[in-house]
Amino acid sequence: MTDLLLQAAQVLRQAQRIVCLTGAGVSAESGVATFRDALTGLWSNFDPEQLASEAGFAANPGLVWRWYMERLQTVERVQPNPGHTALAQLEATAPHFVLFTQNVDDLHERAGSRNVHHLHGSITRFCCTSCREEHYLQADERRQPLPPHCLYCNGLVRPAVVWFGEMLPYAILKEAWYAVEHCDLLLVVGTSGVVYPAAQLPFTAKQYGATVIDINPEPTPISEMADLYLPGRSGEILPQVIEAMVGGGD
Ligand code: BV8
Ligand code: ZN
Repeated sequence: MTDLLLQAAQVLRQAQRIVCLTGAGVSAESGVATFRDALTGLWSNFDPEQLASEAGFAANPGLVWRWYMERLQTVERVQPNPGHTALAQLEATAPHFVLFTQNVDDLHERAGSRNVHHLHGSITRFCCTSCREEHYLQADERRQPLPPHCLYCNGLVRPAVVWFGEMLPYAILKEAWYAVEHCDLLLVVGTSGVVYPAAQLPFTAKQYGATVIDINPEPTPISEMADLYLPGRSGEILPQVIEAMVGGGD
């Protein structure tokens, strides 16, 4: 086992208050395309920021609806990978652990993580664009070319995700700021760190004295400032780190 993995295991074993921030990379090995890669095939000529926006939805609700129905079907068909499972094990062993994800899938929950907060919402939930009432998606609505209408006000139904240009859920963002300002370790997994305000969290953690560990096959602005940068895929690295941490492996 590499020295880096052992160092990370050591730091995790000693940490009292662990915060974990994940991005699309943690779901990549499950077969959920990262945002950057999501637009391959028939979506390749679209800009994600255009599709994942209020303006994009208003301009072409059918196109955006079909994109989300396709992504929802993928999420439901795939399984959590060993990286998700390792984070659930870490939560079970750490004295204090909270996970903030930028992902809209439910793979952390399906892997057994309990204290999970979605900074960018969830693709498995729907609400009305007008009255914000929750909408329970019906089977036949998945196959429709256009989004359904709200049962209360007839407004257009949309996925309960945070689009570009939209505020993140205030209560969750407030909890994330508090968590990174009071943790002694921030574990960052699978994020390019380009989307704000989530990308600011690791820098705030560092500013408040936390140790930052970053796991990503590619270096990012976060890996550059991290105390420990573990280059590689989270589905491979996380299980090894957790095993070394729990097993006390040397
Ligand atoms: C806000 C939900 C403002 C939707 C997402 C102009 C106009 C408006 C806003 C802006 C603007 N310019 C800048 C902004 C701010 C904007 C922003 O930051 N833009 C960026 C692009 C510059 N932010 C916002 O708009 C936010 N809101 O600012 O509101 C405001 C202020 C006041 C009042 C009103 C409004 C909202 C941001 C949330 C957007 N929604 N998702 C959906 O999913 O459909 S963001 C979406 O993209 C994902 O959630 C993810 O977080 C993000 C990035 O996607 P990816 O690149 O795929 O994922 P990630 O970054 O996590 O990168 C993947 C990483 O995994 C890579 O590093 C890769 O190396 C790594 N990897 C790959 N394989 C593996 C791996 N790692 C480990 N293991 C592996 N196997
Ligand atoms: Zn409504």
